[in-house]
Amino acid sequence: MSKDGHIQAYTHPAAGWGALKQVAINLVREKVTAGNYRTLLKQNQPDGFDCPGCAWPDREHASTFEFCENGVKAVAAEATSKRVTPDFFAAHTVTELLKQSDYELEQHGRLTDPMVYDAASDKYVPIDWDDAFKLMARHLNALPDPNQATFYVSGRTGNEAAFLFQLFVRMYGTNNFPDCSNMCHEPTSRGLPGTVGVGKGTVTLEDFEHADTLLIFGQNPATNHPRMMNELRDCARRGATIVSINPLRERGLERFTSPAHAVEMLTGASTTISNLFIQPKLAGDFALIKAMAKRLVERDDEALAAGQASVLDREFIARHTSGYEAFEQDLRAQSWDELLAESGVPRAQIEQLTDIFIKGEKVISTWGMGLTQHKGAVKTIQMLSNLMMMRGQIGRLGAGLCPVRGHSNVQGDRTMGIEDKPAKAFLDRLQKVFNFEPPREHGLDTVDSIQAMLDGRVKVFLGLGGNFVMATPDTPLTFDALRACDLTVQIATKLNRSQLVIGKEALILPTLGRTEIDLQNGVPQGVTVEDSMSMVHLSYGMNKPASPGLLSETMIVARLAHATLGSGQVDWLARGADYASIREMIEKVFDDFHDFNARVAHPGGFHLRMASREREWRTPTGRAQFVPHAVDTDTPIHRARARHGDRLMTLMTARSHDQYNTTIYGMDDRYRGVFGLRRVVFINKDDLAMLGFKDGEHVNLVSVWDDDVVRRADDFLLVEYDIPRGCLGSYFPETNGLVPLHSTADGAGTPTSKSIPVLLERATA
Ligand SMILES: Nc1nc2c(c(=O)[nH]1)N[C@H]1C(S)=C(S)[C@@H](COP(=O)(O)OP(=O)(O)OC[C@H]3O[C@@H](n4cnc5c(=O)[nH]c(N)nc54)[C@H](O)[C@@H]3O)O[C@H]1N2
Ligand SMILES: Nc1nc2c(c(=O)[nH]1)N[C@H]1C(S)=C(S)[C@@H](COP(=O)(O)OP(=O)(O)OC[C@H]3O[C@@H](n4cnc5c(=O)[nH]c(N)nc54)[C@H](O)[C@@H]3O)O[C@H]1N2
Ligand SMILES: [Mo]
Repeated sequence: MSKDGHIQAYTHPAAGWGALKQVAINLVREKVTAGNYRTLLKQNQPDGFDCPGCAWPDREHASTFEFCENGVKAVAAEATSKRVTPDFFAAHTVTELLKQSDYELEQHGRLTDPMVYDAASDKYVPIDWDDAFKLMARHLNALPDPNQATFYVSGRTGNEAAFLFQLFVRMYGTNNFPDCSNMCHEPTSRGLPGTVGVGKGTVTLEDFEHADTLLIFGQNPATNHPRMMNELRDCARRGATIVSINPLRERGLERFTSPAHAVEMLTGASTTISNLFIQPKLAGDFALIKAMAKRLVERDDEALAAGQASVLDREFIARHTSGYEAFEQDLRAQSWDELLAESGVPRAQIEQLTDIFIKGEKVISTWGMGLTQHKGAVKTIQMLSNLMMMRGQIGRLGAGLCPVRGHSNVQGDRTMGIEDKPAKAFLDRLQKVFNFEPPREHGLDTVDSIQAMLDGRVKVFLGLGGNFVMATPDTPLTFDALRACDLTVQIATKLNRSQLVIGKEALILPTLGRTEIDLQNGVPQGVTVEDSMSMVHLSYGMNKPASPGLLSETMIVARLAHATLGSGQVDWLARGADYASIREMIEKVFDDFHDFNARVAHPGGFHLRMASREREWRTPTGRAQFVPHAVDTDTPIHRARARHGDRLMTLMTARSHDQYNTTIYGMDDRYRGVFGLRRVVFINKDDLAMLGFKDGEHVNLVSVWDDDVVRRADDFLLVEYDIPRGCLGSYFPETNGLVPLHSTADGAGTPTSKSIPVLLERATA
């Protein structure tokens, strides 16, 4: 197919021996030292560490090792024996390193020492930790307004570091907390409070044991949440109906061989996972879900006319909700034509899907980035709540809403107050407990921070984890934004591009990973994390730290706070040396964390109370709220299509099997049949013909947007694929430059990474 790689359909069940082979390859490639193999056995076990791979919860009494190929990759990437030392930096200028691919940068290994950028040599040189903290404090204290600094958090940071960080930043004087969540499940966190009162899911693993129907919206769990596959397998074996709603028919959701079950591995047995694949067009989910709700009303009318029982849960609606009448009226007034056109799903399939939904007595709806990274994401998630509420499928054993989060502690970081729009009650509590006046004005999120750096309103950027410049949209603009800063600081485990796209001054602060032993005053410290189902537990590292030069994230935050603010109000250094004492601070601020140290000492930890799971609705009315929404037929996609006709395509950017967000482990996307290359675009056969292209040809992608910025990504291989017409699929971060900075989800600010209006042009050789 291509000189660099090849395309070959994947015909095996997901996971199984293919996954095991990958695990072996990863351990060898990363040169994991012998002592570190045992880490794998402690992953997601009650007395081990929390897997940094994803936010899927673990079974409390796991009898088998919860084996997961991509979890192993994440651990191996951290446990690698390769090192990025001061000698490495002495040998390469920043300009040289910038020429390497993200894959190459990742391969250099773990950072070992704090480094400062030296403009004269264009190289990073070593700096003492003390001097690094002084440098940051000098910059922060020189700013005329604390709102001129912005503080990014990625979702691996444990609760203790996150809590201390938000306290420090608020005492310093700003709510500028861009985080990875802004690009991820923000529409979930903004949408659900309006319907069920709390911006989190309403199910636990126990519910998966009872569900008879699962609707999986916009998720690729075989790659991104492999441990979820074991739950789906068990559900399928029990006879539950599983529907995948996704423009792509993800192979991983067809058949699955569980690596956790020896017999399956030996006999090659596999389980059929999805019974039905519904393939809406990109961003068609809102119209699809609204169509299901409309169909439900029709079915209810038919049932009542025939003298049968209502298909709605009228008791739930009457006792627990408000706004149903207006919502139903809106559904009745809604035209079918619009729903069919906007969803791209034939009416017969919508009826079939609605029948499955009605037949389900215990339905769980899960969703991932396929629902959140669109302009209408917030209302899509609210419409899904509406639909589930019509049948009382929330707050019932075996049923509920299940957003599946990404980073292992992204939910916990938000709980701890990493939030640019903090609630008044939370700030009041901080004020009372810590006796200071927290800033009340809302802060900057990710997109706002980039704009503020571009405008010169923000001069200092500090990143607690993550890879800001590669995770964010509009790449060239984002590069300009960081380069306009006076100081950029990256607290990280591994080398990445964010350490190379820098302000006038720049620091790299290397930190311990979660798999490593964290000793403070000779005492091993554990950090707590909250998974996607609100379970909080302790995580203890087991590996020797990658370098004696590393500090823990918690200690970095403590020493930065001490250097910047002094220790008059809070004894930062003492807190940073004793994480249990931070947990005591946390329990004073959050009632749900009462007796934190005692409860988290219990193996497996404890569940935060999920109010909506118990049908306690923390909305202004005290009831779950139906929220009507109209179909939006005037989006940037519609407007671009009006200008360019059918040649206008909608592009989604997702993850391949061999990457962790911006970290590229390898060049394959096994289940989608892509080997040895990443610059591919999936396209429908009829679109290929319509556009006059052939499978295997190379094209450039050009965004269509209403400003003068040219956004393009060149030289992608066209791959004929089972994807709806008018839709394209590719990988991020190669395509991030195509996402216009201000193309975001209404009410959430999330970049629309899965609906980018683009045109294709033939690549010249
Ligand atoms: N191995 C691995 N694990 C990971 C990650 C990783 O990069 N690698 N990342 C972590 C993070 S931070 C996150 S947030 C999660 C992400 O996990 P997912 O949510 O699974 O993320 P994606 O791969 O971006 O996209 C998921 C799916 O959305 C579908 N999709 C795209 N557009 C639409 C649409 O309009 N409608 C519907 N219904 N579907 C659509 C795509 O076809 C794809 O199957 O995974 C976490 N776990
Ligand atoms: N186009 C497009 N863009 C997207 C997405 C998409 O689907 N499409 N998805 C978005 C989503 S869902 C997310 S969550 C973001 C992810 O955005 P980020 O969270 O910013 O990105 P990551 O790639 O996960 O960050 C990887 C880096 O984190 C550092 N790191 C790893 N472990 C640790 C640790 O324990 N501590 C510290 N301090 N650093 C550590 C390493 O140096 C590594 O290079 O990207 C978003 N961007
Ligand atoms: Mo994410």
